[in-house]
Amino acid sequence: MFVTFEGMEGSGKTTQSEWAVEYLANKGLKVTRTREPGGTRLGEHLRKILLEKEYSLTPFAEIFLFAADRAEHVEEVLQPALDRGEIVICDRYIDSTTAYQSGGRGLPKEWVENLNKLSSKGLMPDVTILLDCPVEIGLHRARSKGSPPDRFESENVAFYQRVRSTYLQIARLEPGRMHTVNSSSSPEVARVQIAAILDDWVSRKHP
Ligand code: Z5A
Repeated sequence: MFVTFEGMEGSGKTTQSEWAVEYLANKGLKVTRTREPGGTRLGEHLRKILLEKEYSLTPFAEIFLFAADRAEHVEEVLQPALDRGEIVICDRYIDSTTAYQSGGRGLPKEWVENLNKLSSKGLMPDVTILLDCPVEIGLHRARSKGSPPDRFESENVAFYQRVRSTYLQIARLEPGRMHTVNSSSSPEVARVQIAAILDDWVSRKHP
Protein backbone atom coordinates (compact mmCIF):
# COMPACT_ATOMS: atom_id res chain seq x y z
CA MET A 1 0.00 0.00 0.00
CA PHE A 2 1.43 3.32 -1.12
CA VAL A 3 0.29 6.39 0.83
CA THR A 4 1.31 9.97 0.07
CA PHE A 5 0.83 13.11 2.15
CA GLU A 6 0.38 16.37 0.30
CA GLY A 7 -0.34 20.00 1.05
CA MET A 8 1.24 23.41 1.10
CA GLU A 9 4.01 24.22 3.53
CA GLY A 10 2.84 24.41 7.12
CA SER A 11 -0.18 22.22 6.35
CA GLY A 12 1.19 19.55 8.69
CA LYS A 13 2.48 16.81 6.35
CA THR A 14 5.61 16.06 8.35
CA THR A 15 3.77 15.96 11.69
CA GLN A 16 0.94 13.78 10.39
CA SER A 17 3.02 11.41 8.26
CA GLU A 18 5.30 10.72 11.24
CA TRP A 19 2.22 10.03 13.34
CA ALA A 20 0.76 7.75 10.62
CA VAL A 21 3.91 5.59 10.63
CA GLU A 22 3.59 5.09 14.38
CA TYR A 23 -0.15 4.43 14.09
CA LEU A 24 0.34 1.69 11.48
CA ALA A 25 3.45 0.22 13.10
CA ASN A 26 1.47 -0.16 16.34
CA LYS A 27 -0.88 -2.41 14.40
CA GLY A 28 2.09 -4.67 13.63
CA LEU A 29 2.47 -3.48 10.02
CA LYS A 30 5.86 -2.90 8.39
CA VAL A 31 6.10 0.72 7.28
CA THR A 32 8.72 2.69 5.38
CA ARG A 33 8.61 6.49 5.61
CA THR A 34 10.32 8.59 2.99
CA ARG A 35 10.07 12.00 1.32
CA GLU A 36 10.49 14.03 -1.84
CA PRO A 37 12.65 15.78 -2.66
CA GLY A 38 15.10 13.47 -0.90
CA GLY A 39 14.79 9.87 0.16
CA THR A 40 17.97 8.74 -1.65
CA ARG A 41 21.59 9.91 -1.49
CA LEU A 42 21.25 11.71 -4.81
CA GLY A 43 17.85 13.04 -3.74
CA GLU A 44 19.24 14.66 -0.60
CA HIS A 45 21.82 16.51 -2.75
CA LEU A 46 19.11 17.60 -5.16
CA ARG A 47 16.98 18.73 -2.21
CA LYS A 48 19.72 21.16 -1.16
CA ILE A 49 19.97 22.59 -4.68
CA LEU A 50 16.20 22.89 -4.94
CA LEU A 51 15.62 24.52 -1.56
CA GLU A 52 18.70 26.70 -1.04
CA LYS A 53 18.32 30.25 -2.26
CA GLU A 54 21.84 30.12 -3.66
CA TYR A 55 20.47 28.81 -6.97
CA SER A 56 17.92 30.87 -8.92
CA LEU A 57 16.52 28.02 -11.01
CA THR A 58 14.27 28.55 -14.01
CA PRO A 59 10.94 26.65 -13.79
CA PHE A 60 12.19 24.20 -16.46
CA ALA A 61 15.46 23.48 -14.67
CA GLU A 62 13.52 23.11 -11.41
CA ILE A 63 11.02 20.56 -12.72
CA PHE A 64 13.77 18.43 -14.28
CA LEU A 65 15.57 18.28 -10.93
CA PHE A 66 12.33 17.16 -9.22
CA ALA A 67 11.90 14.56 -11.99
CA ALA A 68 15.47 13.26 -11.53
CA ASP A 69 14.89 13.02 -7.77
CA ARG A 70 11.69 11.05 -8.36
CA ALA A 71 13.16 8.67 -10.94
CA GLU A 72 15.91 7.70 -8.50
CA HIS A 73 13.49 7.48 -5.56
CA VAL A 74 10.99 5.22 -7.37
CA GLU A 75 13.65 2.72 -8.47
CA GLU A 76 15.83 2.77 -5.36
CA VAL A 77 13.31 3.12 -2.52
CA LEU A 78 9.59 3.14 -3.34
CA GLN A 79 9.22 0.15 -5.67
CA PRO A 80 11.60 -2.12 -3.70
CA ALA A 81 9.74 -1.42 -0.43
CA LEU A 82 6.37 -2.05 -2.09
CA ASP A 83 7.77 -5.28 -3.61
CA ARG A 84 8.74 -6.39 -0.10
CA GLY A 85 5.08 -5.96 0.88
CA GLU A 86 5.67 -2.94 3.09
CA ILE A 87 3.39 0.04 3.50
CA VAL A 88 5.13 3.11 2.11
CA ILE A 89 4.36 6.56 3.47
CA CYS A 90 5.82 9.34 1.37
CA ASP A 91 5.86 13.05 2.29
CA ARG A 92 5.10 14.66 -1.13
CA TYR A 93 5.05 12.94 -4.54
CA ILE A 94 3.68 13.68 -8.04
CA ASP A 95 0.80 15.89 -6.87
CA SER A 96 3.39 18.34 -5.49
CA THR A 97 4.84 18.66 -9.00
CA THR A 98 1.40 19.37 -10.46
CA ALA A 99 0.51 21.83 -7.68
CA TYR A 100 3.84 23.71 -7.53
CA GLN A 101 5.34 23.50 -11.03
CA SER A 102 2.06 23.73 -12.95
CA GLY A 103 -0.20 25.64 -10.50
CA GLY A 104 2.50 27.72 -8.80
CA ARG A 105 5.04 28.25 -11.57
CA GLY A 106 2.59 28.10 -14.48
CA LEU A 107 4.17 25.30 -16.56
CA PRO A 108 1.61 23.64 -18.89
CA LYS A 109 -0.41 21.02 -17.00
CA GLU A 110 -0.31 18.38 -19.73
CA TRP A 111 3.45 18.76 -19.98
CA VAL A 112 3.86 18.35 -16.21
CA GLU A 113 1.60 15.30 -16.15
CA ASN A 114 3.63 13.63 -18.91
CA LEU A 115 6.85 14.24 -17.04
CA ASN A 116 5.22 12.89 -13.84
CA LYS A 117 4.33 9.66 -15.68
CA LEU A 118 7.87 9.27 -17.01
CA SER A 119 9.70 10.06 -13.77
CA SER A 120 7.44 7.82 -11.65
CA LYS A 121 7.38 4.99 -14.24
CA GLY A 122 3.61 5.17 -13.77
CA LEU A 123 3.75 4.31 -10.06
CA MET A 124 0.67 5.93 -8.50
CA PRO A 125 -0.25 6.14 -4.80
CA ASP A 126 -3.18 4.01 -3.64
CA VAL A 127 -4.21 6.80 -1.34
CA THR A 128 -3.23 10.44 -0.99
CA ILE A 129 -4.04 12.51 2.08
CA LEU A 130 -4.29 16.19 1.19
CA LEU A 131 -3.88 18.36 4.27
CA ASP A 132 -5.70 21.55 3.45
CA CYS A 133 -5.77 24.84 5.29
CA PRO A 134 -6.01 28.51 4.31
CA VAL A 135 -2.76 29.82 2.85
CA GLU A 136 -2.36 32.39 5.63
CA ILE A 137 -2.46 29.67 8.32
CA GLY A 138 0.09 27.46 6.53
CA LEU A 139 2.49 30.33 5.88
CA HIS A 140 2.19 31.57 9.45
CA ARG A 141 3.06 28.10 10.81
CA ALA A 142 5.96 27.67 8.39
CA ARG A 143 7.38 31.11 9.12
CA SER A 144 7.12 30.60 12.88
CA LYS A 145 9.69 27.78 12.69
CA GLY A 146 12.46 30.32 13.12
CA SER A 147 14.71 29.05 10.32
CA PRO A 148 15.50 31.41 7.40
CA PRO A 149 12.97 31.00 4.54
CA ASP A 150 14.06 28.66 1.72
CA ARG A 151 13.44 29.24 -2.01
CA PHE A 152 9.80 28.10 -1.78
CA GLU A 153 9.05 29.69 1.57
CA SER A 154 10.03 33.02 0.02
CA GLU A 155 7.18 32.83 -2.51
CA ASN A 156 4.20 35.19 -2.10
CA VAL A 157 0.61 34.51 -1.07
CA ALA A 158 -0.65 34.48 -4.70
CA PHE A 159 1.79 31.65 -5.52
CA TYR A 160 0.43 29.59 -2.62
CA GLN A 161 -3.19 30.37 -3.55
CA ARG A 162 -2.48 28.82 -6.97
CA VAL A 163 -0.79 25.81 -5.32
CA ARG A 164 -3.76 25.29 -3.00
CA SER A 165 -6.39 25.60 -5.73
CA THR A 166 -4.48 23.13 -7.94
CA TYR A 167 -4.44 20.61 -5.09
CA LEU A 168 -8.17 21.06 -4.54
CA GLN A 169 -8.76 20.62 -8.26
CA ILE A 170 -6.86 17.27 -8.25
CA ALA A 171 -8.96 16.19 -5.26
CA ARG A 172 -12.15 16.97 -7.18
CA LEU A 173 -10.91 15.04 -10.23
CA GLU A 174 -9.66 12.00 -8.30
CA PRO A 175 -11.99 11.50 -5.31
CA GLY A 176 -11.20 7.78 -5.09
CA ARG A 177 -7.51 8.41 -4.45
CA MET A 178 -7.23 11.83 -2.87
CA HIS A 179 -8.86 12.50 0.50
CA THR A 180 -8.95 16.09 1.71
CA VAL A 181 -8.47 16.60 5.44
CA ASN A 182 -8.98 20.03 6.99
CA SER A 183 -5.77 20.84 8.88
CA SER A 184 -6.74 24.32 10.10
CA SER A 185 -7.29 23.30 13.71
CA SER A 186 -5.27 21.01 15.98
CA PRO A 187 -3.30 17.96 14.75
CA GLU A 188 -5.51 15.74 16.98
CA VAL A 189 -8.69 16.76 15.14
CA ALA A 190 -7.17 15.94 11.72
CA ARG A 191 -5.87 12.61 13.04
CA VAL A 192 -9.36 11.21 13.63
CA GLN A 193 -10.05 11.55 9.90
CA ILE A 194 -6.58 10.32 8.86
CA ALA A 195 -6.95 7.22 11.04
CA ALA A 196 -10.31 6.41 9.43
CA ILE A 197 -8.85 6.74 5.92
CA LEU A 198 -5.84 4.56 6.77
CA ASP A 199 -7.98 1.90 8.49
CA ASP A 200 -10.22 1.67 5.44
CA TRP A 201 -7.26 1.19 3.08
CA VAL A 202 -5.45 -1.25 5.35
CA SER A 203 -8.57 -3.43 5.52
CA ARG A 204 -8.65 -3.48 1.69
CA LYS A 205 -4.93 -3.99 1.04
CA HIS A 206 -3.75 -5.93 4.11
CA PRO A 207 -6.89 -7.82 5.20
N1 Z5A B 1 8.21 20.64 -4.19
C1 Z5A B 1 7.89 21.03 -5.49
O1 Z5A B 1 7.83 22.22 -5.80
N2 Z5A B 1 7.67 20.06 -6.42
C2 Z5A B 1 7.76 18.72 -6.14
O2 Z5A B 1 7.56 17.88 -7.04
C3 Z5A B 1 8.09 18.35 -4.78
C4 Z5A B 1 8.31 19.33 -3.85
C5 Z5A B 1 8.19 16.90 -4.43
C6 Z5A B 1 10.07 21.08 -0.01
O3 Z5A B 1 9.04 20.40 0.59
C7 Z5A B 1 9.58 21.95 -1.12
O4 Z5A B 1 9.60 21.25 -2.37
C8 Z5A B 1 8.15 22.38 -0.95
C9 Z5A B 1 7.46 22.11 -2.28
C10 Z5A B 1 8.54 21.70 -3.21
N3 Z5A B 1 8.19 23.73 -0.64
N4 Z5A B 1 7.24 24.32 -0.18
N5 Z5A B 1 6.41 24.85 0.22
P1 Z5A B 1 8.97 20.06 2.15
O5 Z5A B 1 7.81 19.14 2.26
O6 Z5A B 1 10.25 19.57 2.64
O7 Z5A B 1 8.75 21.48 2.85
P2 Z5A B 1 7.50 22.11 3.46
O8 Z5A B 1 6.24 21.86 2.73
O9 Z5A B 1 7.92 23.51 3.56
O10 Z5A B 1 7.35 21.34 4.86
P3 Z5A B 1 7.12 21.97 6.25
O11 Z5A B 1 7.39 23.42 6.34
O12 Z5A B 1 7.88 21.11 7.19
O13 Z5A B 1 5.57 21.87 6.43
P4 Z5A B 1 4.65 20.66 6.85
O14 Z5A B 1 5.42 19.39 6.85
O15 Z5A B 1 3.44 20.68 6.04
O16 Z5A B 1 4.23 21.06 8.33
P5 Z5A B 1 4.74 20.48 9.74
O17 Z5A B 1 6.21 20.72 9.90
O18 Z5A B 1 4.23 19.11 9.98
O19 Z5A B 1 3.85 21.40 10.72
C11 Z5A B 1 4.09 22.76 10.83
C12 Z5A B 1 3.70 23.22 12.25
O20 Z5A B 1 2.28 23.29 12.35
C13 Z5A B 1 4.17 22.29 13.38
O21 Z5A B 1 4.67 23.08 14.40
C14 Z5A B 1 2.84 21.61 13.82
O22 Z5A B 1 2.86 21.25 15.17
C15 Z5A B 1 1.83 22.71 13.57
N6 Z5A B 1 0.41 22.32 13.40
C16 Z5A B 1 -0.64 23.05 13.81
N7 Z5A B 1 -1.79 22.47 13.49
C17 Z5A B 1 -1.52 21.35 12.85
C18 Z5A B 1 -2.34 20.34 12.27
N8 Z5A B 1 -3.67 20.36 12.25
N9 Z5A B 1 -1.71 19.30 11.69
C19 Z5A B 1 -0.35 19.25 11.67
N10 Z5A B 1 0.46 20.20 12.19
C20 Z5A B 1 -0.12 21.25 12.79
